[in-house]
Amino acid sequence: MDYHFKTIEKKWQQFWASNKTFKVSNTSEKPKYYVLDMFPYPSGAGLHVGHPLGYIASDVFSRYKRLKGYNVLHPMGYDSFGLPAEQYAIQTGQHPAITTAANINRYREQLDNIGFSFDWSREIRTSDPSYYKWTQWIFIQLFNAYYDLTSDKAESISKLLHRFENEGSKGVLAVCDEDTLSFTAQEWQAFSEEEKQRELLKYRLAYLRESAVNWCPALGTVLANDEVKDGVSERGGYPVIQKKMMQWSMRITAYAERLLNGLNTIDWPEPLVEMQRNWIGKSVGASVKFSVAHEETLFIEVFTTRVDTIYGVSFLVLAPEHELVATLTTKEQLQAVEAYVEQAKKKSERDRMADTKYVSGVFTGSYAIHPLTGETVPVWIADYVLAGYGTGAVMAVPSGDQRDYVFAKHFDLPIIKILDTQEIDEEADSRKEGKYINSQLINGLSYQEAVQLLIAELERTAAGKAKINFRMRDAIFGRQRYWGEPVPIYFKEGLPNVIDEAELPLLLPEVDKYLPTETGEPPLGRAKDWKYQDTYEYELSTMPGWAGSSWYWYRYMDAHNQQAFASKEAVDYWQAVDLYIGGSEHATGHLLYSRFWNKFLKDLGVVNEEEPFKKLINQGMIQGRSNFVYRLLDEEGGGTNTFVSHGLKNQYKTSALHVDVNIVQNDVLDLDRFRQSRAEYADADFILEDGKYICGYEIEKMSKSKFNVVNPDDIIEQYGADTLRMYEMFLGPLEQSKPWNTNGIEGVYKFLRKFWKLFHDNAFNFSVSEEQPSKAELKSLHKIIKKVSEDIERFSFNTSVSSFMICVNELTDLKCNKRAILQELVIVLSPYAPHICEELWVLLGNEAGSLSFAAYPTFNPEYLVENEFEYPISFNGKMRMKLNMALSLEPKDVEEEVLRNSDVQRYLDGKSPKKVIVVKGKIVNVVV
Ligand code: ANZ
Repeated sequence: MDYHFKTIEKKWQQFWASNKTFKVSNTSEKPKYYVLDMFPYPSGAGLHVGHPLGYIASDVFSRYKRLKGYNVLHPMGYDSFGLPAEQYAIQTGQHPAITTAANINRYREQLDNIGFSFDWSREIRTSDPSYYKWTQWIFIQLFNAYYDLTSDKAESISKLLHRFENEGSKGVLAVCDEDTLSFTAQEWQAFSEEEKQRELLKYRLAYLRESAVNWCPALGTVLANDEVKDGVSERGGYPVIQKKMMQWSMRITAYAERLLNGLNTIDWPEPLVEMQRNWIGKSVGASVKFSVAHEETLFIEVFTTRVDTIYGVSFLVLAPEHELVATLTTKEQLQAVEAYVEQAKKKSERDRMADTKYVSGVFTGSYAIHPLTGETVPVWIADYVLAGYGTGAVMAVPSGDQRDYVFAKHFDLPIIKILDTQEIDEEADSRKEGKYINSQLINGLSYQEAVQLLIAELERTAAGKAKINFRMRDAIFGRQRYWGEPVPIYFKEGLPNVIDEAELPLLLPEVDKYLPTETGEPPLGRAKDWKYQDTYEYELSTMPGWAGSSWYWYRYMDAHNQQAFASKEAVDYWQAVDLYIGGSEHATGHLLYSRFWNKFLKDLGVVNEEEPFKKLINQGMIQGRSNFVYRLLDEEGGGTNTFVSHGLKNQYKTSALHVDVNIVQNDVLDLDRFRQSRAEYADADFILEDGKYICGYEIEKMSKSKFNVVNPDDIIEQYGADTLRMYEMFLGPLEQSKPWNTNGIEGVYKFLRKFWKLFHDNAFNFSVSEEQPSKAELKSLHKIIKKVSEDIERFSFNTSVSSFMICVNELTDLKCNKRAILQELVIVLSPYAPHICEELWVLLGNEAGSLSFAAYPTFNPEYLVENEFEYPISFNGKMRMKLNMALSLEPKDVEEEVLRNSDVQRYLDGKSPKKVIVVKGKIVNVVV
């Protein structure tokens, strides 16, 4: 039989599905291995060839691990809550659940066509009530917890309550809001229930707090920072303003230090680790209080990482949102300040940080007192100071900080010259000479000494203290949207309460429209008779996109459990994800939130590992390779219906147009299909070169608008899934971004046919021999056994593909059809091209379906030992010929053999050589 990939692939896909070949058990004698893909959001557009790149790599790896004797968990599911389905619902009235289900079906079909070894019995969908029940359950646990700094972990809020009741707030070390109260046990007991609850809210890990958010009135929702670009929403381009709102938040900052430390224990790409480090942004410094002149009780607290420059402070700067702005603004300055503050509201935090050239600011009219020198310094307002960072106020040191310098120059503020202690540190000599003049107090000290002494001095006068600051903010958790998990909260007398766990899931209610209500409430405000115990208002915001994906890898461990998010046995068995493959766009979102929830679940005692993803690989993006046609322009520059081939386009006046890459092959345009593609092209003319229309090309993002989207289904239709799989791996290193270029796909297809041919005679009858393999055949086989396992273990999938090609060429040249060789080769190739290998495996007489659990062949180094070497023979340094000699020969014997050789004698032409230099196993040089 010829290689009929269509029949073969369908057959095996059905076999795997109906036999549940890849269903994996939570108990096994074998060691476990967990391979996870970042699960997709099922969008309406379906998969293009870029999407499965990571899935193919992880599938090759999973299949390889099975062959290596592991019990492999390799699941797949859908991140199925999200904005696109909701926006589609807004436009069409279609329920997002319906769109989502349709999209999932389409994804599943496409995934099935590629022959993945997923355990589909564990499929999850985050929008499924049986799934989000547990997302809500985790939320409840977060609400019922606080972060205790003494035990350095999350603890039950009832423990805190107990402490307050018995000892008051004294000695409680917790991560909490800034405005917590100090009270004794008696005072606590005297608090009303409402006061108690309000106080506890300041400690909970899931809490409600007023915070400034990016509010998009047109979309009626809060947007994350990365959803806002240049002051408008990324989707739709609607204006976004800063607005204070009561919002559900997650106290992720409690885990800042652990999130940072954990980065040292995981095997992730360094750029990603660095991004997380920067995002967490630990700064070691001090907070310093400057009291306000003539207002003894008021002070401005600043955060600085350079307390050593404190003698260079010549003014203070507040963020426009700083709470003291109103108090400190004098009558004369009122108008200017109000105008400035209004202006600043329009800029997003990101823009404010990015804007380094444009200087703006306004004087409050007030002064503050330097805590060490007692001098007065003016207090200004400027938007380069961010409200959400540190204390929202800075001590400005123009001689130490560039932005302060630019600001001082612009507004003509004093600049006090100080010597940078860090410079001094580096220049030990100048320090010895006492050039370091900063103040009497720290004169001559090193940077470290100066910092220590200054902090001691500030502490002594209660004007400051050492402080560690994190750039990371608590994560806003509420979204004013419909298509997300309802937050399991109801309100009683204005206070939030969690619903009873036994009543989970709290189902997403039906609404008439997916828009905010007329009074500006989120869409859930439209739900009729939706009240807890028919009485209390539910929380109307839903959870953000990242909620469901922050724990999903645990659900796969025990996807159908009704009693728990996963059983203890399942969690104990699978522990953590051993290999996680996905895109780098999740560097600080999903991958940070997941680590946070994982640490919290560990604190709860329900999971074992501090880090969820041991090893992580970011697959690169597959870019589109766009094709262009060149339309001939007339005198006026208008488009004609004539198209000029790429090589001739410079001889004419033309304009380039994208053309659908699916009607172009190897850059040659299919003229008929082009004419059929649009009515206006029906009678297009072409100016050809060599009888062909050659298209131009460019590498761009793969996108519908660029007509360069390639659907894996089309490739599979034409070449089969095994070719697609191997070709995607062949394109280049997994981590690298690379263009989709089908020009080489024929080569891969031909390779698979050649491989198939090894098992067949010229009439395409299956024919393998039982003969003993030759040395050369064994060498070829063992080379590939070694190479492929080394490649896969270091995730270098592309290099294996070319080695397979070499191996099959060698075996073809050797006319090898021996079972002893081919059967092993089938196993080695099967992770890449599983369908063809399953078929051949059975033709070889093995049991159907057993290939996936066969043993990866053992590499025998003996077959690779070379016992002969082809010595290059040089005369006076010039290589003239090569001679095969036993490697065991000693230099003296090599020399003899060389000199005996007739070709060498001819070269010597009767002369006797002055010297023969032999480097064993390398080279021979004859000096004449
Ligand atoms: C005085 C000083 C002198 C500073 C000097 C720097 C250099 P990182 O490392 O990012 O934590 N700062 C503090 N809060 C700020 C805010 N809300 N918005 C903008 N800038 C703020 O940087 C901390 C430094 O950034 C602090 O140290 C402060 O300026 C500024 F030669 O204080 B520094």
